[in-house]
Amino acid sequence: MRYDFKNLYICEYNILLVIKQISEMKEFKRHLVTAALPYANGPVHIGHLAGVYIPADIYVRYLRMNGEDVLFVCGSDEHGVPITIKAKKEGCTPQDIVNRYHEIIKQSFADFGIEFSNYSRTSLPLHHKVSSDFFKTLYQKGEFVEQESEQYFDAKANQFLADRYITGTCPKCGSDGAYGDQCEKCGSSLSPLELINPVSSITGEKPVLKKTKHWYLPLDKHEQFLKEWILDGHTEWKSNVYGQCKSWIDGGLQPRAVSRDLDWGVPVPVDGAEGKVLYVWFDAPIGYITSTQECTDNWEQYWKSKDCKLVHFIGKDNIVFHCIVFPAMLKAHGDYILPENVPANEFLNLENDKISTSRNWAVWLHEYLVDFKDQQDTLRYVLTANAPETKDNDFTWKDFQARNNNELVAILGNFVNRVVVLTHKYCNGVVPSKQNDLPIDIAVLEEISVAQQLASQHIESYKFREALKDVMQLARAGNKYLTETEPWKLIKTDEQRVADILHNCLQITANLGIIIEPFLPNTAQAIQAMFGMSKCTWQQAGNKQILASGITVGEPALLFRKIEDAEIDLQVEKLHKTKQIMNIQQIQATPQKPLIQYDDFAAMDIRVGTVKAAERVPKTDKLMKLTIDTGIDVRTVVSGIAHCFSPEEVVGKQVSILVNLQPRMLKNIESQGMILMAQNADGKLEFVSPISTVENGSTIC
Ligand code: B3M
Ligand code: ZN
Repeated sequence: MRYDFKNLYICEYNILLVIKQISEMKEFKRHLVTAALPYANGPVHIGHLAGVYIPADIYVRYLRMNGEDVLFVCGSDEHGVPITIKAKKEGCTPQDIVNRYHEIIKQSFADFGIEFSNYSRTSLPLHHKVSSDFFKTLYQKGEFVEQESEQYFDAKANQFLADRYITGTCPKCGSDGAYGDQCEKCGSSLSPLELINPVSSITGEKPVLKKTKHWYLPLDKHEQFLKEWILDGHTEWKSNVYGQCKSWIDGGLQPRAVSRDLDWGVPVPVDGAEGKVLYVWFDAPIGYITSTQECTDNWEQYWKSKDCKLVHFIGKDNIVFHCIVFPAMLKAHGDYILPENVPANEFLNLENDKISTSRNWAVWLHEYLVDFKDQQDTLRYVLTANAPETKDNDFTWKDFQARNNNELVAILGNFVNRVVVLTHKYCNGVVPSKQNDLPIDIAVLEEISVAQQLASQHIESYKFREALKDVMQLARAGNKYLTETEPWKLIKTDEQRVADILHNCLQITANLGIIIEPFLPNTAQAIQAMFGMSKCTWQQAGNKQILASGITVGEPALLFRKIEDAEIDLQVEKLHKTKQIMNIQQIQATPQKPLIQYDDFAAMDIRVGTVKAAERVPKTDKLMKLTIDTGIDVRTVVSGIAHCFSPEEVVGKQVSILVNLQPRMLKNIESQGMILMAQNADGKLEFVSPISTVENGSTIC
């Protein structure tokens, strides 16, 4: 009775689902799926995979299995200021930087089974042409507003300064080293004009304001259209995406500059625009069009046909560009379709902290594969099961281990393995024929189509973690069925019943091998291979009779391996260690001071001396009174080092001392010279001392 009731419930639910799907589905002949172009200034990490590339790949694999005509395009985003800064730092060209990372990124995607139809790059001549033509069309249609404004200019370097090239004191929190667009200490967004004491990070000079002309996309002009198209027309978009769009539109849209004074990027293709390039966020989304053109002559059937469904997979920081700016560009151009959906994800954190390339707080894909060889599917699984679909989520190595051991190994792997082993043990390794269905059999077999249909529905509505749960539910049901029916006990008394049970289990296993494919392609391939299946369609699944009796079943092989505590501890340790190393490297040197003459240097008399005595100056945080044997005399120097050293630590040390500095009174003590210290940008101090002991009074020259 229990099972009959469950069946009834499931059947009704299925019918409802199908009706819902049909009513929501629009007819499209083709699909164009894009995944955000990663910046080619670093490798890709788990945050990228979880936020964008795995969901996009699941969606595309599903469409392909459904026999849909689909193009999946991506490529490296190779323009923008951070790339020029990195090049300058490393003393190479921006092209060198992007060449390096383009290859690394492309390889990581291939390694993790992200199967793009094409992976392009924006430094290609084709992309320069495509984005240049796009700009020209808008220009000729009068879609831009030209405007002069005052921007910071470095007279010595003879160039305008991008926001990131200007540093100064933050007007909000007062800390030094804030950038022209943001203060990393307090997180405030800034404009370069707000910085106190701005300095060019190219030359260390004070920049001057100078007039410059730029082209602006008047988003305000498109406000009404965007309102109708998104706020009225796409209420089905994910709430995080819809919400962000609404707040941008409600806040009133402003014109946005689409050009920059920079020498790296796509040159602005109009007269009088020397030294100006397209803003990276203008050319990057056009990269989707370039990537499509690069892979098919039929590209217009995707970009210019109402029969094509365009979907952008992105992270939440890209929402405004994909939902507001790019659609406004496409609309202004006039030839192109608009996205049907933009299923943006939130962010993935790592061990309770924001993933950060510059702080090296990340799990890099190429490094993961060194330690977890051939375990791509494990990471795909964990990142999908824990995907930041509706809110920021946290990746922890402990959770990674738990999901692998308790879900992949204990549920999916265990079920498949038990079924195959028992088939070899009791049925000579072939699918046995079945005679009877008991209620328990009917119920478990019903789970097959439920899983297939629920997963379809969830994938089509971009709920990939739910979809993965649907698939895992089938494996759970299979495990439970095996445990409840206990074929290993029945084998002595009822061989046919064992055959019936294994027949059912094998049908479940083969179905799992298909519906797991969008999520875990390697695992799917391994399961399908056991039954001599390959290139299965999505519709083949959901079938209780997918395997004919008599088919030979391959040898049992373990799909997943247990991950030990020691492996996880190692990863956590590695994470903390590399962060420390990076911290040391990351601290930026302060800019060089203006040049001096040799005589200015020679005028300074610097000697080696030894600290004879030391004591803190009372009622001060930093001052220490030192008695120094300079070789010339024994004298007193007051030095601001007490926050870094104790008196005991410094007594006996050899130090460098500027001896001919005019004496000055500090807290009623006459300081007769100055100790030379090395100081990093964080204020950490170290003595400048000879490597081995020298005589006091030795000159430093
Ligand atoms: N490169 C930003 C990012 O990786 C950017 C995406 C471009 S998509 C056209 O967050
Ligand atoms: Zn600040």
